[in-house]
Amino acid sequence: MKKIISILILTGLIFCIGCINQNYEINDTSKLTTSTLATETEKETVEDIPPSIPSPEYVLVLGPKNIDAPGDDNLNLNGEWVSISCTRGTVDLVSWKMKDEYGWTFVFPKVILYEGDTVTIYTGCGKNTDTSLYWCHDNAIWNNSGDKLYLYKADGTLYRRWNLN
Ligand SMILES: [Ca+2]
Ligand SMILES: [Ca+2]
Repeated sequence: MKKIISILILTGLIFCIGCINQNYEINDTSKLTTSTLATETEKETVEDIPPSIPSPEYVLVLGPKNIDAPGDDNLNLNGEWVSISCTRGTVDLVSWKMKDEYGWTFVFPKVILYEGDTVTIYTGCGKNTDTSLYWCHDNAIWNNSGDKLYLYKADGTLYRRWNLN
């Protein structure tokens, strides 16, 4: 009788170990399946994100200009002017620089351009306003036969170069 009980207990133990193993395997498989599904879902999500589109804070363009002042340019310095327009965003031009091909340099004072604003820079002297700035240079700057306008950001990097003609 004792032998039979022992055998029954032993059989039960073996069976139980088998149960545990089976459960473990089932759990393990379900874990694998879940993680595989998660990875596939993540992949799909990544592929669904559209490529990022660069969106600059502002866009500046060359506006109207008059590089050949009426009469002698050197005697009509404010008849010579260039302008810069902001077509998108907002930018403070403080410490930005504008240079001609020769290297004459104009340093911008604090002037904020909002979308749609245009600032005109006159070669001669005058009182600066939100829309008019004065280089107050002794002589004409822009060559009547053609010139280049270099616009540098406050950090010294070139923003854009425009051909004037
Ligand atoms: Ca002229
Ligand atoms: Ca000129």
